[in-house]
Amino acid sequence: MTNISGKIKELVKTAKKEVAVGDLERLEKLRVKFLGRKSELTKILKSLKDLSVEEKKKIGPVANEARIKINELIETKKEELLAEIDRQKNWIDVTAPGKKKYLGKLNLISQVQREIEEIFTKMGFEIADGPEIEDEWHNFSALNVPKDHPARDMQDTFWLESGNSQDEAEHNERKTFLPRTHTSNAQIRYMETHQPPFKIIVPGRCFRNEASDSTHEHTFHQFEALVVGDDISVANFKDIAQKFFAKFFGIEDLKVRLRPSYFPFTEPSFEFDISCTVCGGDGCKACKGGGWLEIGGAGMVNQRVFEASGYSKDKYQGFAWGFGLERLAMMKYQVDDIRLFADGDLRFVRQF
Ligand code: FA5
Repeated sequence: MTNISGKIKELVKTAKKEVAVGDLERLEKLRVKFLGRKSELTKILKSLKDLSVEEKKKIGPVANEARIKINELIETKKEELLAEIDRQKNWIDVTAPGKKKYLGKLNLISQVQREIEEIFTKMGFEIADGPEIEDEWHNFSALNVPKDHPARDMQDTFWLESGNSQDEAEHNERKTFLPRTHTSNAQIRYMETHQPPFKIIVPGRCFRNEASDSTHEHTFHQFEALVVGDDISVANFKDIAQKFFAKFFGIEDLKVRLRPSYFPFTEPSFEFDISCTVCGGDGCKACKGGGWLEIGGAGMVNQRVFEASGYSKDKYQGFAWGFGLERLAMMKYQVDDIRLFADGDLRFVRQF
């Protein structure tokens, strides 16, 4: 009898030791081992019927207590293990490599616009603005663009419907609207309300009715520069342009070159080139071997433009230029297709 009692106590002791370690799976196996149908304890409980009444009275309670105790041990351990699993779910591994969260940022065109604005602001320029929806007078006529100039043609200009009467007697240029084709409209807008001397730049969106290809978009950006005073000359233009492009491209000895050209709003007019920013002028793929990159148009402001803006003829002199922002960004950041700027591909956007 004492033997049986001793055995039961020993069972509880062993159960206590074994239950203390392991996981839920092992715990289930231990439950079977200590309390299952084939367990030692169940065998003892089953054999009680063969004992004398006195023995039953003594061993019965010991065996039942052992059963309750072992069950308690298992349940307590199970609760501990479940709590531990729960804790691990909310556990933060401070040594694990972080997940990179991508922060939004400015499109490359906006970044380049800001770079340009900063350089000019440091050179004492003011940043001006002009309307994107403009009337025919400010976009063309005030800039001395002849009525029959091809730029007014339907192929280059998105004419808006309102007021655009083709009947000459009824046609009112100031009521005929279009998305501006260049930022030069801002020249007139600014001069209508300001007196020289001044130096401004006007960055902004322009629109042309052209098919897109790798260097042309229907919607693109230009920035206009306009410097007007008593004795502004081509030399001032060349100097400011050299300083700007040298800073913008980070090439101190960058060279500028002017070639004769024609714009109705400037006289004389030039096309403006800079020494190749890749090879420095020796000739490479980027400059198609010529050593120069074409940047945009420029010239001395035509006196007719001053007159249209309300200034007296021959009172002032000034220069103006208009450059494509996308084209500059393409040169600086080696982008080979202008359409990438606006098509929203994050793989492109995130590179800059
Ligand atoms: C003009 O728009 C003149 N207003 C520039 C000017 C201003 C000349 C002041 C003299 C004085 P042009 O059409 O060449 O010029 O355009 C100027 C620049 O805008 C081009 O050199 C090019 O960089 C950019 N550009 C023109 N059309 C497009 C287009 N479809 N897509 C992208 N960039 C363009």
